[in-house]
Amino acid sequence: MYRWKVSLILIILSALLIGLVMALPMSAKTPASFSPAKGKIAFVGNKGGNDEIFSINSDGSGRTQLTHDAVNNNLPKYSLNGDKIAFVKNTDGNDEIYVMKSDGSGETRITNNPARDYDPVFSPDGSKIGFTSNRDGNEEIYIMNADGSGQVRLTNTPAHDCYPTFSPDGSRIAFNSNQTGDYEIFIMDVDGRNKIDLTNNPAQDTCPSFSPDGSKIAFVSQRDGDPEIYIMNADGSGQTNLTCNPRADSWPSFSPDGGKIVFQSNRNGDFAIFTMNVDGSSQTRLTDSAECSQTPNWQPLPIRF
Ligand SMILES: [Ca+2]
Ligand SMILES: [Ca+2]
Ligand SMILES: [Ca+2]
Ligand SMILES: [Ca+2]
Repeated sequence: MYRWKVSLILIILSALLIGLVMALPMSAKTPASFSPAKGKIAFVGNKGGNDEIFSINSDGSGRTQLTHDAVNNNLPKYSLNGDKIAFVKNTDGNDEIYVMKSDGSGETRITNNPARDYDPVFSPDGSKIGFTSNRDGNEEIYIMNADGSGQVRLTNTPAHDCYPTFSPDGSRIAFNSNQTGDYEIFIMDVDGRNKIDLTNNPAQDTCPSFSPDGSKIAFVSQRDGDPEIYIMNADGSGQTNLTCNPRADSWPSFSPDGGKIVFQSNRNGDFAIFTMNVDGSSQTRLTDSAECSQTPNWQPLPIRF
């Protein structure tokens, strides 16, 4: 009886040991330190008298200059898998849309039009770029293939329609428009139909940014007298002030896991890059407030679990 018990215990221990050994290679494949809140933050800083695009890690370390030329480079926006950055370069005396790899290499010109072409944003699948152009005499939202072909106008109003951003499922575009007299966040289908005013407030409401799951939109509103970062549900309900600071807080962009928002603020001097939790807590400055750092965009990362 005793020997039978010892044998059973040995068999169980062996099975456990084999299971542990088999599990080890699986564990080794899982990046234990990977956090979906990470991903770099691209922004614009002034270097040598003109605007250049930089990136930093999400804790503010690792500052890297990505563009290097004598003209202004602005408005960086990462592709959804984080490998490319669309941006604006002031070439030939007007703004054009460019794309580069996220390390700054492989710069490619996408638009070639004497009007202003700006506010580029990749569609979630990377096949399209939405942008703003004033080529018909005032600002409208356009969409094109990512190589610049097939440019189509989506809005057609006498007002300023600008700052497009895609919903994460690619079906809709949120944007700024002052067609009601002051700026509101509108949303429309990707073909320009079914336009809805989400904010409907007499103050200026601008800069929409979807959360990665599409359930929330961060935006900027001046309804308390100065620019603040707000968050709302994607249907416009539950509009909530997150920053509550007397200086200018603007340009929100969500972290890859949706837990944080990066933004710009001049609360400590010149514009600097800040992050906060999505409930407005832990507002933290990442860049030097004596330098002008603006228009941050958080690099999305594929979730690798
Ligand atoms: Ca142009
Ligand atoms: Ca217009
Ligand atoms: Ca408004
Ligand atoms: Ca403020």
